[in-house]
Amino acid sequence: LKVAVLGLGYIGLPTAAVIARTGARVLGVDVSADVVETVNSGRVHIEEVDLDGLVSGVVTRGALRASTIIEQADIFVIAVPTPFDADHAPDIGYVLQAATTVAAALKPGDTVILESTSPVGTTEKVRDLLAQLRPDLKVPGRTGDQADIAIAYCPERVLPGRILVELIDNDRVIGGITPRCARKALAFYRRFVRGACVTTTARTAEMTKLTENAFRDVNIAFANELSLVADTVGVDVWDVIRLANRHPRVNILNPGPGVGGHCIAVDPWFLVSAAPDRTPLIRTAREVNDGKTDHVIAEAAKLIEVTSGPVACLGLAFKANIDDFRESPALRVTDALAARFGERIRVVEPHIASLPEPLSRSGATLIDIDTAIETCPVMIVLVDHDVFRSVPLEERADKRVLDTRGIWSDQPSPSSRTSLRLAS
Ligand code: SAJ
Repeated sequence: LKVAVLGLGYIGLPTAAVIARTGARVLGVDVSADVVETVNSGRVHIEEVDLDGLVSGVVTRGALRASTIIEQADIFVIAVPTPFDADHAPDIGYVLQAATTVAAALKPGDTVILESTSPVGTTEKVRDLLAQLRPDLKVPGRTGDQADIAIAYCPERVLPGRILVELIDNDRVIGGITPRCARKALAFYRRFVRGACVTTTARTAEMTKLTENAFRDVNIAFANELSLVADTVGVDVWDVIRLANRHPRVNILNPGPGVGGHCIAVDPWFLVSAAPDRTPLIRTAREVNDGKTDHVIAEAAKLIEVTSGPVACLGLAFKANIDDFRESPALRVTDALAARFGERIRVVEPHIASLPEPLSRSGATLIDIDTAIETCPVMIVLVDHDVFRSVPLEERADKRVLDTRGIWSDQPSPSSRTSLRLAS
């Protein structure tokens, strides 16, 4: 079996490596020559638990190879980004570009699978594009005839930091353009997925993926809104949530500095954009979560104004123990504080060697956690990396702290534990 995976990013590269481990010959296709070269030398350009060892193993065995150029294959897996534009409307340009690339290599009997998070109807658009580019091939779902190729939508659902485990253990939803397409894709996923593989239509699978991430966004928004209420009434929100969650039917998520990553901060907009007049809840959740970031910026600025000396901003990643900064609220907060307070801002982010733009030009500097403990009287916790979580009380007891993640529950007054209450 030969498989081509288009897009060697956070999803495509681990997927390509896992498929290669099953004995298939895998070609990873990426538009970036740097990424292709890195993978071909057995290295990785992203940080993900155990991915480096897996990639180096399958590349050494010759099971995984990367190229900027497509080749013939039996299965084509598209795992490219689907961003949104300034009006929050989804942009499926990369998906259509990848489908155009696939079209050149397609032959009868092949299967095309879209994994990118996509607005409802995208897989049908891919089908229409392939039909247009390859009039010699019968596409599925257009006529009563048997199609030459199969087209399906199978969203990834893996959690960064646990990708290799979840790629195998999670259940998969497989939506075919026709039931026959779904069955062909199912046979492929059964090669490496240990979780249940459930088939449905492409449109249902597309909406299911968006629904999962909107569910999480709405629930995080609830926690973030509670954190504002708790601050207003002077109660510790993490105490409230811990106690409320003792109820057998209550399970509140954690408040934080906002929601980041390329999924949860983006996908709900695809549902809103599909039915703008019918999605006040999903839209408001997005606004609450983005608003929480603005709120943290304002509260941090107040703290910095009433203190002196260097300020340590702990973390830039969008969540704990990863090196991914996409849509990161921690980065947004730090950028805003650095633009205003410049040289007072010290950034601690163990996953990078230099500060990204525009932070690097703001006067802010990158330091390690030991230096932060030694030199910074003010600390703003933005990411719950394990290395921050494990700083013992005696090393921070005398600091002014704004803890947006609730990781230092023993932080004494007058330092504030919540993201919102300020040290008096
Ligand atoms: N967050 C909170 N409070 C919480 C949980 C998360 O503030 O209680 C924040 C995180 O700090 C982060 C953001 O939300 O900034 C998103 O983090 P996450 O861990 O919830 O999710 P992602 O973006 O890493 O991965 C999600 C997952 N989706 C769901 O859990 C429904 C994953 O399974 C998907 O595969 C992934 O999106 C994706 O690719 O769509």
